[in-house]
Amino acid sequence: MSKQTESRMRAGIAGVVGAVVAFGISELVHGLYSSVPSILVSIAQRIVELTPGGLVTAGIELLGKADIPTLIVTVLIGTVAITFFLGNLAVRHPSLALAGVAVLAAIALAAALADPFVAPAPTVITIALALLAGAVVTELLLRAAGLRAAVVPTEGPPLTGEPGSAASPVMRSREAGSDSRVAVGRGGFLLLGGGAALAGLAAAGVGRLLGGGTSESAARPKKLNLPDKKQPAGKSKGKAVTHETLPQPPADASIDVPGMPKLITPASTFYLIDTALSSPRIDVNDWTLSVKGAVDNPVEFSYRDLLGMSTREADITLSCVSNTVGGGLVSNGRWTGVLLSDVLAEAGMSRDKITTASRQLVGRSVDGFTTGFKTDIALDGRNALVAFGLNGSELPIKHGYPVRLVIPGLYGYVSATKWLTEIELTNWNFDAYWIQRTWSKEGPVKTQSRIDTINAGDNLSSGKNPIGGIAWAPHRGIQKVEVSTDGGETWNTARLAKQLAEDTWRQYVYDWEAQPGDYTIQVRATDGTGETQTASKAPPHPSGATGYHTIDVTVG
Ligand SMILES: Nc1nc2c(c(=O)[nH]1)N[C@H]1C(S)=C(S)[C@@H](COP(=O)(O)O)O[C@H]1N2
Ligand SMILES: [Mo]
Repeated sequence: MSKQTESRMRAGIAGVVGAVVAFGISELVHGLYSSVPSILVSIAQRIVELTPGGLVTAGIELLGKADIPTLIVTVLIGTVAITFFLGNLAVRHPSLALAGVAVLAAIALAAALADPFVAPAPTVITIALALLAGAVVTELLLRAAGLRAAVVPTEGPPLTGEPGSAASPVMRSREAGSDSRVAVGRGGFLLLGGGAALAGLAAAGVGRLLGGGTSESAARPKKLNLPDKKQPAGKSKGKAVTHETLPQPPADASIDVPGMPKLITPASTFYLIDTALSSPRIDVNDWTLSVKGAVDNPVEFSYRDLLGMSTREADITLSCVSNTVGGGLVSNGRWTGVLLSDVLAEAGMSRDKITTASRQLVGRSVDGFTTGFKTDIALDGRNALVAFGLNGSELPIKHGYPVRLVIPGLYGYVSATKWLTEIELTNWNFDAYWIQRTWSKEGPVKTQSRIDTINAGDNLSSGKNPIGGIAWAPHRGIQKVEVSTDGGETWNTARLAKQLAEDTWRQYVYDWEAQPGDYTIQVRATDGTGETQTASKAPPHPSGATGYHTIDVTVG
């Protein structure tokens, strides 16, 4: 390596080590004090929000969730490149390098302060201290590397000469970089730099560990406890409230075949889709739900207000518009909540009062995410819920704790706002989060069916091979499911389990007596209105995938 290259490497490494120290400090503080966000995650989150819809959509479609590792790695690589450059800039133009650090500070601040629930003052102080520490470490390393002999402006002679004159510290630093005044050898520099970097990484590690103690997976949702309905409090004071619960699903609502999905999806395996890199953590004591916009009587609910109202349980299948035919972005939950129509009634809103100004119901999350759908759907009698329970427990943090919307018959992206904090009635012009990103405005769930008990490519033995799975068409219900084993030439009516509710999926099975050969198996469902799902293939974008789930198998 030439002297010059080596100097460049060292200057760059000095810059990068400074960044490691800065990140380490900020992660440590984040671990100790969760109201100071992780700067890394905040920056990655802002990238998700600012990236054009198509790109993020592709990522979420592919991975089911905003792709955290890729984003974090991107931010890290970007940081390494920038600070490598800044380290070199610092050798010749210390003030420009400091300006660069100031720009990084501004980016970090803007990203962090946009997070919900940040404590602004501690966050500002943390970022300032972290970057200061990073800059100091870089400066010390530059000096150790001999790249900075007496070039710090305060130590140098007064800046009297014209730029570039021999008296200029900038010139002298250039010489310092190319002469042989190396303060410590290669080993020494690596030791110092490596030590500082290790200290930074250790700080980050400790921060992660501390933060991990309260991680979402560690926090088991508690059993849902509703207040005593005999003593209604809050908004329900003096009213009769009821807590309607559902009986265990009847035995004939399930078909017992290996590979059949559970009738009600456990919370731990419920599909997950959102744009949040880390779920908002909400303290119910600080949380409110406000109902505003084009309503007679804007109103605010506390968590206790809501739980004190009349509640009900409802079985509702939730699905994602990004689900591909045969895919897994669909689950069936037993939700507990308050009817959205009851919440709207408190705000003076009812079906007969819907006008152009209140045609759309917008659900807004604490993280800024929005959904929007026709207000009429909230008031047409279906079990549209302001939900706070899933399968008898509080909502898991990642599924929207404390409160979310669940609307039968609509894809999640237009309706199922997690971490709900605001309901706004407005006109149809407002475009919610995914509508702004080119997905279709209304999101009725398309009739779909899936083969679960047999997989593509299976080698089956001849004889009895039950072909079973689920079909769903919330809020229309499933009337019929048919299975073909000859690529759609002929269809066999499948046996259906009892329909739990029109809003849920329905299990089916066709008891196939298989002869040796190659088969193309397909399934199709007919909804409660008598309409059979379309065979024509469409991708998820912009309004949900269509086509028949098709798999090829061999019977030996
Ligand atoms: N706050 C918030 N709510 C959200 C989303 C989101 O990104 N942020 N994603 C929506 C989408 S696209 C779907 S399909 C459902 C998924 O809900 P789940 O993760 O509980 O299965 O949540 C909806 N609610
Ligand atoms: Mo979705």
